[in-house]
Amino acid sequence: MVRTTRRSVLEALGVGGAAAVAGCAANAPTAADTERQRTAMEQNAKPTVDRVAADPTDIPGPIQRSTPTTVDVTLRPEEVTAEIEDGVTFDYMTYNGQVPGPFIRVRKGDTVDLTFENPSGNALPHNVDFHAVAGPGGGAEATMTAPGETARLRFKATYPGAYIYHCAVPNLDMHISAGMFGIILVEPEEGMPAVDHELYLGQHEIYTDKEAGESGKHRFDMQAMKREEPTYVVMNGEQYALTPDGHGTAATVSTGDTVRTYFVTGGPNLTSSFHPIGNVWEELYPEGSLTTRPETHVQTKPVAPGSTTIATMSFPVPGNFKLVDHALSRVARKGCMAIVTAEGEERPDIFDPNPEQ
Ligand SMILES: [Cu+2]
Repeated sequence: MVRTTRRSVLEALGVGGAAAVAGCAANAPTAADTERQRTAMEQNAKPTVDRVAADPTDIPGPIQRSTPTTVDVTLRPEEVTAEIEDGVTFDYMTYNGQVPGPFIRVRKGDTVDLTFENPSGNALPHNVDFHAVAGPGGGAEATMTAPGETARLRFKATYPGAYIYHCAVPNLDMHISAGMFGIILVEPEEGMPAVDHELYLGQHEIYTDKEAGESGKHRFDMQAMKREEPTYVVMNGEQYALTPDGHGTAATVSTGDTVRTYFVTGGPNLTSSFHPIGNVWEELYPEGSLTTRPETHVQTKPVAPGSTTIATMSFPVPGNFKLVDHALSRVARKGCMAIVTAEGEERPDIFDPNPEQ
């Protein structure tokens, strides 16, 4: 890593120096900065991809180790064009081409050896701030890279929990709303309780210059973002991505199975009221805290931007169960829903839609 060179390139892009990292109020981005970034993104040739929605089942398996190790992680901020819904394209910023970014799983006491590769074809600088990092900026300054540069960061996961990571450049709200957030799970030393299935969902808002559903290219709209009036509110990056109208349901499970969902609100602005329709969160770790006793039988859980929850449910009867933000206009009009399908025997003693008179 050649820090001097990297910094000089970043300065040429107008984002150099320690003050360039988010959190320094004196360095708030101007509207002109944001417009420059939007234009640079739009004018840069970038790949068009079929899908940015993360596979909700793509989660590393539970950790079996009883001793710490070093875990190598590579994050690549990839700028791509993809559809929010059929016929509606948008310039996304992602980690490794998916929203939310890769699910990173380590154990308390592990060392994470991170390689952060900003591809040379990108238009913009990016970085990553992990809430699991005990250190300045969560690693944001250490990973601040211009296109073509690679940074390294090594950190010890000193406390357990499910934590967000996100881009933290000066225009961080723009970058997060374009898709730059994910989860790092730090398992406690004793591991996680066993479940039958694990799922990974991330909610965030997309602010565009058109109405939801209007076909064509949607441009990022900074004024809409300032007003916190998103065009789309989505799970895993796209409208209804994890439903039959998108890429298929999040999972098909058997009745009686336990399903643990790791849920992150990227935001950048809206709190999710996370709710399973026709069910309840039987066990829920608020804010992703694994050193807090879980709550039980929770109907709707606020999950603030920059936070997570770990929520487990089971399925006494078969059917489609919708996971939503209970701010329901986001579900009905802005695309926010995932579906889990449970298959198995009907249980009319529990749920009988056609009772005999
Ligand atoms: Cu970024």
